[in-house]
Amino acid sequence: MIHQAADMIQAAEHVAVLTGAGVSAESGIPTFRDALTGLWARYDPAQLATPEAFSRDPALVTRWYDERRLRCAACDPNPAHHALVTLQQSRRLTLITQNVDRLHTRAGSLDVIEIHGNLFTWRCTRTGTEVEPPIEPFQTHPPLSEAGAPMRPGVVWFGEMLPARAMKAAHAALESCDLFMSVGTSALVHPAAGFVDLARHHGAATIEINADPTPITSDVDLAIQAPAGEVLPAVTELLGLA
Ligand code: BV8
Repeated sequence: MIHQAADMIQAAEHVAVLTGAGVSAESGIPTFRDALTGLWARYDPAQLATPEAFSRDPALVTRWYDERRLRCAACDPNPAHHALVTLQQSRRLTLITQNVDRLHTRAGSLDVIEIHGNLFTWRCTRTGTEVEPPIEPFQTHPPLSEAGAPMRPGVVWFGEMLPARAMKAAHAALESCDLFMSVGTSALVHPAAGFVDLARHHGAATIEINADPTPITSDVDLAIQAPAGEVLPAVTELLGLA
């Protein structure tokens, strides 16, 4: 399986990779489905990650995001992130991520397409001005902007459109790649969950690396059910890049 993946990557001119929370799991960041531990156990993340939740209770929602951003800042990229940097240094590779933890960028991946935004950029709800506040707990929840208005996290909530620039870049990659890899995602959240179909429609071969089966497992050319932090470094080793 790993040899097959290495051969497919070796043969590809342009690899497009879509990552999800499973790639950051081995950095100690809970995946989205199990993001709720302790205090947050009684909330469904999809109930907190919406504009309605923010307007209903901006203090609760921004406290959740403040905790997540501080926790992510305290985590480090894992071998899966580093293997993707190595692959990108050796061939044409476009990295599209659903993750909001910025670990790909911190690991050294270039031009990461953050289709769901990130936890570190915050936006004034009155002026739209974006800032990257210091990595320390906010004094107030919601935090206030220079203009004195509540700030919201720079993530894409359920029910919100994905950033046009990111989607344009992602579609360009999906239409031109000849290999698409879905890594560490449950393939449940749209429109990202449909990227594999788009890539295949344009003739790409497809690989899934995920700990568990997903709705796309039966559609891909090669499905490897194992941790990304083991598979990706093994692939870079087979390619003589490690
Ligand atoms: C939109 C930021 C227009 C916030 C997130 C079409 C059909 C059905 C529904 C829809 C549709 N189009 C739109 C929708 C509605 C909705 C949606 O998809 N709902 C789903 C739940 C049914 N989509 C939207 O609202 C999107 N907007 O399309 O706008 C529109 C709007 C309304 C109606 C129509 C059109 C916006 C979606 C973006 C939401 N924001 N994040 C925040 O983080 O708080 S998504 C959020 O969930 C995460 O960012 C992440 O992307 C996603 C969770 O997915 P995963 O990353 O896959 O994480 P998950 O935990 O699910 O899975 C982890 C996987 O890793 C598991 O499979 C596990 O087995 C594996 N794993 C674990 N460890 C490892 C591992 N794999 C490998 N190695 C390991 N070590």
